[in-house]
Amino acid sequence: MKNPEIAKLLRMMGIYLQMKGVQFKPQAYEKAAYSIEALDEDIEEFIKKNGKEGLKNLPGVGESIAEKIIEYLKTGKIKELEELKKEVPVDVETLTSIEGVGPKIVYKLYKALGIKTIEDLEKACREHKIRRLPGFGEKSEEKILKGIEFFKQGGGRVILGFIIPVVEELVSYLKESGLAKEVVPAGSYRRKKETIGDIDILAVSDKPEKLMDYFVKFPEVSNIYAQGPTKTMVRLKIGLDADLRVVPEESFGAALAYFTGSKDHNIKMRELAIKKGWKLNEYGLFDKQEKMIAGRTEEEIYEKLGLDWIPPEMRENRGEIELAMEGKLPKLIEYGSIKGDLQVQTNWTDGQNSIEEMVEEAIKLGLEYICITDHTKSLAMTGGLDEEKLLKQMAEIDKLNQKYKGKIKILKGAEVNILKDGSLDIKDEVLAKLDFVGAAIHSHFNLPRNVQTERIKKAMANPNVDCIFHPTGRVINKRPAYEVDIDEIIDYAKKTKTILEIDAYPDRLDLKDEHIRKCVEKGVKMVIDSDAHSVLHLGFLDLGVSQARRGWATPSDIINTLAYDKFNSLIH
Ligand code: DGT
Ligand code: CA
Ligand code: CA
Ligand code: ZN
Repeated sequence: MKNPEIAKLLRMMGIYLQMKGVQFKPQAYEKAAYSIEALDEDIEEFIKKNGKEGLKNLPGVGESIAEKIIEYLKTGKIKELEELKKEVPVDVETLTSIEGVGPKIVYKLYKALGIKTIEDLEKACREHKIRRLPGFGEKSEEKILKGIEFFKQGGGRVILGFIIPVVEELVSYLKESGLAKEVVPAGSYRRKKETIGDIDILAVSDKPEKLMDYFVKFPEVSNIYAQGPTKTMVRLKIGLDADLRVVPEESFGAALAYFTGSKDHNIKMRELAIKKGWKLNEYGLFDKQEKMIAGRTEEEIYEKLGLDWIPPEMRENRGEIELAMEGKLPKLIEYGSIKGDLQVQTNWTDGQNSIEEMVEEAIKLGLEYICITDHTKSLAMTGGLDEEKLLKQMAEIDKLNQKYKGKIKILKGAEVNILKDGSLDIKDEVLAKLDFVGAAIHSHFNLPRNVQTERIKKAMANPNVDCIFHPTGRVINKRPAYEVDIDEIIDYAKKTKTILEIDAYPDRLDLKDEHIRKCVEKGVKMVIDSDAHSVLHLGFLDLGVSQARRGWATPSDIINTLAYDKFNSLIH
């Protein structure tokens, strides 16, 4: 299936055109990339059936993009892209992932200083060459340097939400082989940590050599580090290592527990075993005579140690083992239990799809309600709505609610921008007409901690504000959270009955797990939203659920697990 690589190349084309200051075309490439990703069939099959004309019916795809797609499928290349790459031979992907460095800046830096890599850029910053360029200054140089440092801290860890599709594909590929009785991803992936160092997959197989031969032929494998009958290590094209281990069937549960971790959780478990005079390792639980007491399943290991089975998302040795011993583990929120999405952008601002398209997709996913929250006017780059346009959108939603009666409820909302002084950019009389108002910070990230905290508190104090969206503003691997006293925000949320959001967009996950846990302890209510800017993003809700589970949240902590009527009476 070549859809993902074609989408990636189209995006790359868009970036190169943006570099050169070409108008409009970059957006078309971006849109086309989305369309190809959203296609639920193999692009080659699609073209066989529908031809080039079919391609041109996809949003964003015109004659020239359609030809490029066909060219790539025929020749394995897009000539224009190859030429652009030759002309500007830089590591675009890495450079543009640095906060504050966009395509146009990459182009300028290459032309002026020959900067091709992140190392070149760092050196130029340290030698103060950037600040001397026209259009740059001391401040922008410092900002770029900060961005580089933050990028490097990520240490090559990849964002969970972005790699889930590939890991799922790999697991089903291995299952389809018929060579394995069990195939389960363990490690941080199973614990749903927000970033992943590498993937650890466990299998049970009678034909381990054959299974390993088959594993290394997975189309996404780019390099084989080592291949053996019990352990094989590869690199995947998405920039992630994956290990496959074949373990004996009678040890499968012990191996799964061991390789799921975390390390600290494992150590505590082993100490428990030792206290009983036993031994616990990746092969099983053994008594004094080295006789195996448990090992086939995880459940029997936990049981023999006197514990309830602990969900992987909780296994961080943060008190879960003590609770499991007393039979007092919380009943975590379940996957698939979110009934409404409360942060959704549309093509009224910077979203890819219309309100109707988002609504149709939400219906497909089984949601009972969806709240349209486009950006507001002071976020000019998104085409943010002013009062007049918001009122127009509300009228449109009234109409659509008639059309979709009995299928889904559409709530009127907005992602209102919090200005520097904590006031909002939309008049209260208009906010009062909305069903659900999320307020968020999109600028002035560098205010002093107490000023930033007061700024957010001022927004929370506005009786029209229901929720604070992505409360800490971080973007994983790109931008740290702004300085803010999160404990004070959580306390103030309790006082003002403001909801705090768990933004489930893969590189946000904001609130993050430890903050969620604090809200749970203080009884502050949360919602899980996708922050969708395209129909493809509505599926991120379960990623938010995974982080809520890591924060020990139960259904009652997350109010969009409620059915529409109950939810609606809470926010009105
Ligand atoms: P990652 O890959 O950095 O995102 O994090 P993990 O948790 O997947 O760590 P990884 O891949 O190094 O190892 C997988 C699991 O194996 C880990 O969660 C627990 C177990 N493990 C690894 N090293 C040790 C160790 O030295 N002691 C114990 N008890 N367990 C270990
Ligand atoms: Ca791992
Ligand atoms: Ca590993
Ligand atoms: Zn947006």
